[in-house]
Amino acid sequence: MTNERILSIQSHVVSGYVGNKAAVFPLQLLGFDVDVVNSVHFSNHTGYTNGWEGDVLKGEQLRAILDGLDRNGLLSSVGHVLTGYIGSISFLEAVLDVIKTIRMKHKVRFVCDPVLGDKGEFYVPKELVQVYREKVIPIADVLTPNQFEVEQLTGIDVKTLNDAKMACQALHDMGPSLIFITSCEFSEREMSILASQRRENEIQLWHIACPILAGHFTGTGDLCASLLLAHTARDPDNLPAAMEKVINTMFAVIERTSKNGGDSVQSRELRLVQSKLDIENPPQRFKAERI
Ligand code: PLP
Ligand code: PXL
Repeated sequence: MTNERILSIQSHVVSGYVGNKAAVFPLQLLGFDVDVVNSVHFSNHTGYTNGWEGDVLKGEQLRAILDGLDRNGLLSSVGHVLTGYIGSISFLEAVLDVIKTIRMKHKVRFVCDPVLGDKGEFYVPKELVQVYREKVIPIADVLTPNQFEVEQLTGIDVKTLNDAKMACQALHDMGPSLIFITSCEFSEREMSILASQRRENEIQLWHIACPILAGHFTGTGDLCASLLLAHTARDPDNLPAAMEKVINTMFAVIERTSKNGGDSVQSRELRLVQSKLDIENPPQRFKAERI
């Protein structure tokens, strides 16, 4: 099939499951060919107590890869670009060149996870906020921020469902037609996931509430964005159905990981391979409601 391949520009870790290691396996299981650019090549994710080793791809090196693909006609079947954690302005600008180069030839859907940080803490330089606002979000089709990222990108304090609704509107006004807020905590007991779609100037908003699973997991945002890309590509006219598949797979993977036990960083690596069946056939537990 033409224009179906996914170009995924994300981190690679030798051990564990974040970035491309969390995204590529599910995309392949769901039937997509994935062209993989590793934006970093690290031993492990950056949350380990004894640090990490490895290399970071430079913007110029990404442009060289792009040029090689382009010269061989290998961009012509790329229909989706997926990006996640990006640690510098220069690399983010090279990513923008990738999208622009492909769009000079044909349409491509850009699914952007605007990774800034979580729970009040930045894990990229703060200067990236402005670049995302001014240059990246205006050309993205799908945006997958968490609650903290929504607040940083819109300047709106998100404390209630109504605040989240206003923030989705503000993000739609910046460009993307689909906003998927991957996790919002309005109470201690429950978390909310929101999907907001603009179609012919009408906005439809869908909500799923699910229990908060104890523990801190890494790579969940990366997995979530890849599942959203896959399910919305397969079923573009049924957002609640796609959203339910994403969240029910997410919940199953996180539940399996938390049951694995242990509180070392390694024991909290996503049990992705063990969740193959839940990726291929998402359970039907949580339902999306229109709000
Ligand atoms: N927990 C559950 C149950 C989820 O469904 C999701 C994302 O959809 C997350 C956590 C992801 O949260 P974050 O994006 O903050 O990693
Ligand atoms: O999941 C986000 C992520 C991506 N890439 C690298 C990381 C992390 C989270 O820790 O360390 C290298």
